[in-house]
Amino acid sequence: MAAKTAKVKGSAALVAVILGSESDMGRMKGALDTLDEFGIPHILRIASAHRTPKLLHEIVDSFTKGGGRVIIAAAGMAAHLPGVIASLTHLPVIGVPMSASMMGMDALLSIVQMPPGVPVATVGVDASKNAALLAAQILAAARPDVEAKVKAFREKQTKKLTARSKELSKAPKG
Ligand code: RP5
Repeated sequence: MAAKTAKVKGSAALVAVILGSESDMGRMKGALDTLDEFGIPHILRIASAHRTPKLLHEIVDSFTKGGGRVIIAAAGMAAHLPGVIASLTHLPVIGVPMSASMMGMDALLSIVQMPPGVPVATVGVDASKNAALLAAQILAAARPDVEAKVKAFREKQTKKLTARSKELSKAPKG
C-alpha cells in the first residue's frame, strides 16, 4: 500500500470504488493505492449489477445523496456495472474493464459502448491507476487542494523519467 499523504479537505467520501466481484480486488489495487496516495476520501464496495441489483441501487443512492462526487466501477465479462450505475446517478462514472475473460475485450466493449444519453468514461483494461488519476482530475476542477496534488504528481513523474533518460544517455554504449 502506498504511503498516505495529507487528506484533502472534509471527511465525507468523494469517490466510491465499486467492484462487481471480490475477484476484481487485486486488479483494482492501483486505484485504491492512488486514492490513498492523493489523500482522497473514498469508500470501497462490492455490488453486482446482476447478482445484487438492489444492494447496488442502495449504495449508489446513498453515495449520491451523501455528497459523493465520482464513482469508479470495475467489472469483467458482461460488464454492465458501470452503465447501470451511470443510469442511477448524475455523478460522473469511470468504468474499468477487468480482464476476467477474453483478455478483457468483452468488458471493454460492454463498458465503452454506452448509448447516447448515459456516458461512462472508460479507461484501459485493468487500468485502475488511471481511473483514480482521472477521478482526481475531475475533483481538481472544483478543489484547489486536489488540483495541487495532481500537478505535483505530474511534476514528480516528469522529473523521474527525465532523470532516467539523462542517466541512460550518459551510460557507455554497446
Ligand atoms: C463480473 O464478473 C465481475 O466484475 C468479475 O470481473 C467477473 C467474474 O466474477 P466472479 O465469478 O469471479 O465473482 O461481474
